[in-house]
Amino acid sequence: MKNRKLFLILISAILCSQFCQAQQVEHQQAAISLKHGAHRIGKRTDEVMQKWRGYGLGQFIHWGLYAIPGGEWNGKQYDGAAEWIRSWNGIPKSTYDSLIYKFNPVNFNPEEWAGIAKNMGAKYVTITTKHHDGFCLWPSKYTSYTVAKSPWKKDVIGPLVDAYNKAGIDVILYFSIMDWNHPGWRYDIKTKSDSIAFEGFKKFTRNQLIELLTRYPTAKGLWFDGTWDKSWVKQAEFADELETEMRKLRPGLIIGSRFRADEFGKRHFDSNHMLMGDYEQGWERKLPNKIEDVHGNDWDCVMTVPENQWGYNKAWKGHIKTSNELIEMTAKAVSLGGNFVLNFGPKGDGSIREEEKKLAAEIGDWMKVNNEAIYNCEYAGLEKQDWGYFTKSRNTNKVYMIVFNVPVSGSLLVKQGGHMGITQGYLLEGKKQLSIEKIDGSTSAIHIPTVGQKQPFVIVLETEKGSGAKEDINKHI
Ligand code: JFZ
Repeated sequence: MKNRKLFLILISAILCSQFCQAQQVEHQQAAISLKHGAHRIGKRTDEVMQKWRGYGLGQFIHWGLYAIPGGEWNGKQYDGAAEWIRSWNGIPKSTYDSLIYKFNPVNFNPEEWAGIAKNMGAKYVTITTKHHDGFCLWPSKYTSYTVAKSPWKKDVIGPLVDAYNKAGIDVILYFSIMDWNHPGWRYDIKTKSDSIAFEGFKKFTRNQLIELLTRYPTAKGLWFDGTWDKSWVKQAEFADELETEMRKLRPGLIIGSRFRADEFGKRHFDSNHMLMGDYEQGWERKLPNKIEDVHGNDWDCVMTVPENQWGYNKAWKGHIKTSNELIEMTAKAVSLGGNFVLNFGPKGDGSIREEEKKLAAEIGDWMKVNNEAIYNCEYAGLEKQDWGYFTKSRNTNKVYMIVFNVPVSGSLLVKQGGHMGITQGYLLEGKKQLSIEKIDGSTSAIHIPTVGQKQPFVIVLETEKGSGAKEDINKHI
């Protein structure tokens, strides 16, 4: 009897502990309540964001004092990215900061810049208003380290915003939180005096951001950078409030995932793995490979022409991407639901280097013929094939095949998940009809001539009801 009682107690103790463990696991999986995490579930559906989603191709501009040395100091080459040269021990900080007295870009022509971007096919531009060195390309009221104190004297951002807007290109303002020139900037906050200094820096940052949004009301968004240091990661509450304030000031403002951290210091995705901001801003000089990699989020990829040079570098060194490589990256980005943003680093005198002009013109030549497969297109929900990339119109039932590798057989496979009902296929350029062979319930072969292709080209598939991409995307959210 006694034994039986003991046995029962033991059994219930074991069951209870297992139950508690199970509860704990469940608790760990459940969402943590966060004050400063993501404030929205799923994608934005408003018009401004729909337009952003349809851009396809954009331009990035990195311009500032670093363009003057162009990656070289006293005849010596700096090994890192040209816009980081101030952080190099081979150059005294104060000497770098005095480059402000050399900023006189006599060949700066905002209309020409905007023309190059428009001709390339860019639908938006992200421009550095202030990079890590702290030099402001607008005459900020809150520091003397601006264009106003340079021999140039004039605002640079205003004329650029106007010129790009006039060319029909939307502007996003790049802003580095990290500011090497500001006395209050800290990498971490360890002492009382750090904390006092950083409080001043936070006020300054807020002032500058409100100033930018007020001065340039047509800007569609802010592209944040330099937000990885401990000092800033600890500012979840301040950054969250500031983001709310900016959104209130400019309804529809687009802010990516690189602005703020949650209260546990998690960046980009909060402690519940939810995206913070309107789109994922982590695709830097790299592209996703499959739709699962982007978790159903909006995203853009920013890319340099050489390996890792954003600001102007005289030594245009390492592998320089060709226009065909850059077109392929654009196609790949759009095929996975993102935008592709190509960087330009204008020279210290304000001119754009010939190599970049040539690339922009070549990309533009291709875009003029094929942009239908890039603008307002999305993931097509079809199995990727070796010949290239599928995109799908967001507004019609057209599916595009952007072909980069022509197989010797001349036979391009299309594999669809469900019934897509291809009614016809033709080359986008010249509209030449192609023969379509149905192989089985889900596979078709598009037969193309295999001679004469010197560039990537687009095949249009007219379909009965699209490819069912929407259902497929939702599966990965
Ligand atoms: C940053 C800057 O430091 C750089 O100068 C340039 O402006 C670039 C666009 O942004 O560099 C980064 C930032 C983030 C990553 C890599 C480089 N990242 O997340 O991999």
